[in-house]
Amino acid sequence: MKEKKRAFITGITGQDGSYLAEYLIKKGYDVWGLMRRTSLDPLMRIHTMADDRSLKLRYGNLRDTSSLQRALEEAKPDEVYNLAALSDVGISFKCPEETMEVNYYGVSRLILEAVKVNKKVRIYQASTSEMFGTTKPPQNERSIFAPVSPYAEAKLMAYRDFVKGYREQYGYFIASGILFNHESPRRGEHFVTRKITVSLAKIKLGLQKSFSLGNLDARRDWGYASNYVTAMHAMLQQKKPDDFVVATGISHSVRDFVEEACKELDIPLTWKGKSLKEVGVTKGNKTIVTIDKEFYRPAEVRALCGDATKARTELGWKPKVTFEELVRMMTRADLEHYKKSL
Ligand code: F7E
Repeated sequence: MKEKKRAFITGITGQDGSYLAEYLIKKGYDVWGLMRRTSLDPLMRIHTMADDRSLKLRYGNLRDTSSLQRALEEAKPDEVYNLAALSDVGISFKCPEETMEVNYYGVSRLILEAVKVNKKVRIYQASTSEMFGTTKPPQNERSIFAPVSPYAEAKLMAYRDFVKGYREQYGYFIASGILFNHESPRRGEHFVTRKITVSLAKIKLGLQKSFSLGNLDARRDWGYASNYVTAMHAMLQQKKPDDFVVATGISHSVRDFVEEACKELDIPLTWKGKSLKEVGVTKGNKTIVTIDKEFYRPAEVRALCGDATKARTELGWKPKVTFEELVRMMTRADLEHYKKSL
């Protein structure tokens, strides 16, 4: 009988980790997931899989070499997916050292321990569209990197030093996905899309009166996370390691996202005022959206829109969910969730 393939996923408890684990288990993999100890329920997104015998969870941390060593020696993976990171761009301005420690040095620790266990291991590194920073859209694999946050700087350094660097110096199989924003009902609530869908669902149900946002005019290329993890897997099945942009090719503003979610929830919305005084108003002149300086970033990436032609032609990957479908899926999930608390 053919042996089952073994995958090792860091960041298994996050949005992408949970979707990827489900996808790989369906494909017949044994999956080892590395998770950090936190005070919150770490199994929130993976509780339906927690009893699956193909999934093995181990405590560990990209800042702790011995924990990586132990977990990797046990897993002996054919494929490693590095999805663990300090992923909140706003927070990275406040914690630049921690960001560098995890998003830069952590990548090297993981790669070096993984190749000790299996020299032929195939490694996926989660790179990010934030690395393009101020470069004008559309952005693809040949675009110039111009990061503006500690998060993006650390990811770009990891890409240059450990993805391209180790690939060229030592011939390791390390692929990287330059993923544009990808969302789902499992998205963390501090990211703007989920913050909007949770807040509006609560407003619709009378559980909340209003909420505050930062820059309404930032534009992002938002896709569906469950669809994006399939590209990660496809990258590790290629003959040679390479880098791929994964995106929908369509961008929308934060304002568009609010309007689409309001449409979905049947909340009439009009905008009044300008810049920090702008507000979103509904029936009865009730203010439901305000602007708060706190949610502006010290430096902003104004517009991202990816060109995923290479992923389409070489991986056979394509975006499967439209912006409108994504907003609908997320608002409906939050509405159903909060209805239960009534
Ligand atoms: O912000 C603006 C904010 O925090 C999107 C991460 O997964 O995708 C994500 O990074 C935009 C920004 O995601 C609020 O200024 C306005 O322009 O949802 P976000 P992000 O920074 O694009 C990339 C690809 C990653 O790799 C990252 O790890 O929305 N914005 N008002 C706001 N953002 C937040 N969070 N909260 C607000 O109230």
